[in-house]
Amino acid sequence: MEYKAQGRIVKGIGGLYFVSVSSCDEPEATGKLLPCRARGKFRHSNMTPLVGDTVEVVFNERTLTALNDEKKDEKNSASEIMISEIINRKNALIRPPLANLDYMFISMASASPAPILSTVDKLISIAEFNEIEPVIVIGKCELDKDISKEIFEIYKKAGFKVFTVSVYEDEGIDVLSEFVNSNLTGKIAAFAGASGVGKSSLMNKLFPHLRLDTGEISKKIERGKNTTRHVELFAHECRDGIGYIADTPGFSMLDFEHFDFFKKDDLPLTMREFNDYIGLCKYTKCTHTKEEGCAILDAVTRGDIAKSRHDSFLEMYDVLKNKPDWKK
Ligand SMILES: Nc1nc2c(ncn2[C@@H]2O[C@H](COP(=O)(O)OP(=O)(O)O)[C@@H](O)[C@H]2O)c(=O)[nH]1
Ligand SMILES: [Mg+2]
Ligand SMILES: [Zn+2]
Repeated sequence: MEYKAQGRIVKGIGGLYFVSVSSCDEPEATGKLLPCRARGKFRHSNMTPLVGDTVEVVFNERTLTALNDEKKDEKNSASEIMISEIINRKNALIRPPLANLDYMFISMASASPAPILSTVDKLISIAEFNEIEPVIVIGKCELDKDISKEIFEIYKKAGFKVFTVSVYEDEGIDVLSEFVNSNLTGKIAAFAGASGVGKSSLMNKLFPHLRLDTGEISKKIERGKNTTRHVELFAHECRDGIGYIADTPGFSMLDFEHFDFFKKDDLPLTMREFNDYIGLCKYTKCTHTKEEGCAILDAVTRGDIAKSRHDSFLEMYDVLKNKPDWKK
């Protein structure tokens, strides 16, 4: 008798995938964490399973018995459970290697380190291009209230959800927590942003069972492990069910910064507040960089589009225009 189950890959180590089973024709397997291997066919296609993938796995009666036998080790069971299908992958990031990311909490600090909006905007464009919803988090807000407010306004006006928080002063955490609990059910979220902005501290506050290393200790660990490319999903109990948080010890989330996966023509589409103006420029081939009669430049002059956002656009455009036109 062959059984089929569906679930999410939450962890992968050396060719071994751990699948959290959400449904199975054998009730005993539902809710279990199954150690699996990938079918040979994935090695021959260019689509190998990734953490975050929803997959179908197949196994037999003998495997089921073995799984219930505590003494049998994971490797032996895994050789009998096979990932047979990858289901509806929506997106895939290379660094960190992660599929189906839904939300990217793009984090900065109001000070210490000083916010670099071009980095934030790059992360936003990468997220938008991959159909990941960017959520903006301004952390350490107690350090500079004025800057916090200024940045809040920039991103609010651009059409993003923005949260201003301080872990030290316990400010805004409940509001962000509420957002997480009502939006993350069935979804995968990750925190991105420069090293030292307070991502791990904030995640520990929102998800106390995580216990991530913070500050100097985490810097040392990052340096030591930065070749491991390890990602793991942690289940978080939301209002209507579980959601997943990606944890990536071993490298900084700043690796999302590699953004040269899309072409310069795609760039304006990753700036959501440009959308209202695209098509209204004087020239149909307007690059929105310096042309007269550019509807986007006019909006920047009027203050309807933040200058910092357009500056970031110019910076990215400059890099992308020198890249050959290949896709991903
Ligand atoms: N002033 C202030 N410092 C904070 C706050 N949250 C975290 N930190 C400190 O910022 C440093 C970096 O935090 P960490 O969470 O490791 O940042 P990560 O590198 O983004 O994960 C640590 O020394 C934290 O104690 C905050 O709300 N206010
Ligand atoms: Mg950290
Ligand atoms: Zn234009």
